[in-house]
Amino acid sequence: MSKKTLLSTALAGVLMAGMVSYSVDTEAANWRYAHEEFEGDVQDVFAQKFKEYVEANSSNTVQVFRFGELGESDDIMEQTQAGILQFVNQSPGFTGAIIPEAQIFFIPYLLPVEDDQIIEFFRTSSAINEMFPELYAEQGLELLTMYPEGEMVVTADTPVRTPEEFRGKNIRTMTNPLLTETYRAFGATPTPLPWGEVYGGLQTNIIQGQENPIFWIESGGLYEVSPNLIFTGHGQFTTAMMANKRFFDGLSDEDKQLVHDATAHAFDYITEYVPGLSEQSLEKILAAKPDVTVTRLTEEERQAFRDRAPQVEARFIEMTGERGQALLDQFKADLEAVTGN
Ligand code: 6CS
Repeated sequence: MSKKTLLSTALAGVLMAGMVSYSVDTEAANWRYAHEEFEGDVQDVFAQKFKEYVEANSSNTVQVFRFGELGESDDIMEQTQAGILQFVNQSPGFTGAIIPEAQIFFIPYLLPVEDDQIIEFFRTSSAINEMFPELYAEQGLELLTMYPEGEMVVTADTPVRTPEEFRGKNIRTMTNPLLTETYRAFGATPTPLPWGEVYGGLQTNIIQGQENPIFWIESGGLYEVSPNLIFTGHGQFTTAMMANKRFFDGLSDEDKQLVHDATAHAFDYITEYVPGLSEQSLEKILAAKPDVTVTRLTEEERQAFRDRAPQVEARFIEMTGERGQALLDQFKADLEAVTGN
């Protein structure tokens, strides 16, 4: 057994030993909720708003675990599927490895990067709000919501304006196969890694770049070791919050409603919190390290990357078949309703 698996198993044992039964509706429960980020980051803000609502409107409590406290992203998902945790926030970047359709978010230039359009899309999309919950349910997960965290920005060891300039660069991706296709199509050498290995990988030049929203580039200090920011306009960082389905199905109607209301409360807060966050974070980065470069691709330069999107879309369909096609069709219809394109 690897050191990491041992640690994860030991943590799971500790948690199970202290587990409060949530099947007794009349008793207050302590719900465990893990996410993938640090204090004050978007997923943490969401989790704290969820907790605040639950605790203000019931006698239940919510215990929030941040990145690293219970392991990596894959560990907290396993613990949720096993029923050790009741709630988890995991991004499709990782969930795509177990739910192939969740990789749809990695088809480049599919989602808008404008804050108002993306929020409207997540609020209204039937692909997101009706089709995805069925896919997550097959993995024992009750999908409660999906939300955007900001435009994806690439950081690299040099500025990049063309697919040719990506050649020879190992670009770290989250661990789903479609994102690998995206960066291959962009001309780079994709390198899937869990989050915990990214800063060190950049520092030691094992990888020469990565992609993430700016707030995360700022909070994780990535600009210190990967100081060239490239706005390609190719995607949005999307995340998802869910519950263990067996736990959720076993809740009273009142507690189910509480969970939905707490989720809506947190979602509404986030839709006000995320717009403008990238700009503020960019200012902080430039103040901390004025020699960081910012490259914004022109429309023409973007087109060279956009031209490579159809091959990624084709791979998505190969990986997901008819179900993926139906999801993609709905996704596009939902997007059209919001963007008019
Ligand atoms: O790149 C990652 O792996 C991480 N990025 C963000 C914005 N949130 C959590 C995730 O693990």
